[in-house]
Amino acid sequence: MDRPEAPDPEAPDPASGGRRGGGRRIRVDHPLEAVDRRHVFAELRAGLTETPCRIPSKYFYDDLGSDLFERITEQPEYYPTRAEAALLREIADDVVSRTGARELVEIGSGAATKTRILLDAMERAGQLHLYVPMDVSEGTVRRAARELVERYPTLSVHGVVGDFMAHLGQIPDPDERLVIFLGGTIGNLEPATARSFLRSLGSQMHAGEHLLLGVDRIKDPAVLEAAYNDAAGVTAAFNLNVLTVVNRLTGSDFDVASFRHRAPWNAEKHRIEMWLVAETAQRVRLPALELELDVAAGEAILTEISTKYDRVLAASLLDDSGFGMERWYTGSEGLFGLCLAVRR
Ligand code: SAH
Ligand code: AVI
Repeated sequence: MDRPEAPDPEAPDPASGGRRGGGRRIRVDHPLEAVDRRHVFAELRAGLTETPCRIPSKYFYDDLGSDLFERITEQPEYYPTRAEAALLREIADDVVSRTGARELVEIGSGAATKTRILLDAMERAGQLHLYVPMDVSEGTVRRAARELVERYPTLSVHGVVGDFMAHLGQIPDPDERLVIFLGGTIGNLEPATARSFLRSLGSQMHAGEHLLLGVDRIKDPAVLEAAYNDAAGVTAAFNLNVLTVVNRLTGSDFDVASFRHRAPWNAEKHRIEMWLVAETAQRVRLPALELELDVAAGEAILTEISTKYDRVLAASLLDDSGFGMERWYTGSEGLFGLCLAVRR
């Protein structure tokens, strides 16, 4: 295993962005850089030619999309981040002592704000050595790495800029790891994809290693719909931005201003769905995909699902994927769930 080195005065400057190191206690690998653009085009083409049309939600997270997500988490209606943070504060010491973790691996790490609650608990236990953030957003991985080595003097960071559906093999393989997947991002995957993702995550873990999985809980649809339709319009801007991302990546000409954000609750599938509805008919040219799309007025593109769970659904997801649920934490508020699971 290629670990971050102990402090080395000869190490390159963090600002240089060098592959190996980039700083004394920071290393960032970038498997996403090696992905052929043809793969991106094929993935987008596959989604846009489905019925209904879809755009994979990972395309939300360019620099603007990542900033907009952080702003969503501050909206009064968007309770999941605050609820999960409060729950983490209640349980972090218990999780650290049960798992004995010295190394924290985070999938879809984003700004790694809530992560600090667990890192603080590991530091209190004298168990803080390595943090491995994995995210498609290079900016967020690098920023989190810089901030966290500054905050924790004993910590090294080995970031991976990658797609968690493709690059889990790039996660370093030391001992006594705790893997975390927070925010309810598992709910952004279709049920079958969530299972295959967790199975491949499990295949990178040793028997007995732990996963802390965050799931948003099924609740009053009015509360859920409000969370995805904030009054300030930040979620709408986040949703619409994905068309700008696709236009930039593929040279397409989606008329972004003619689409509207919608985020209804789908009771049957116990999920919020985010759609972009065309207000006017248009022909969209996507030269890089060798595709022209005729979008009718009222037609909608599915950009995200956000599946909500209860204890039984979460336990069965984990069980089907090679994990056993050891603890189901919901805390005093009960809005959000954290499952501590062990790789069988
Ligand atoms: N864990 C943070 C961020 C959640 S937002 C929190 O709980 O607040 C979802 C994060 O997952 C974003 O940072 C996004 O860039 C990342 N992400 C989405 N799809 C991804 C994929 N396929 N591979 C890697 N990261 C992904
Ligand atoms: C990252 N993910 C868990 C968020 C969610 O709630 O499904 C993304 C999001 N979409 C709209 N608001 C937040």
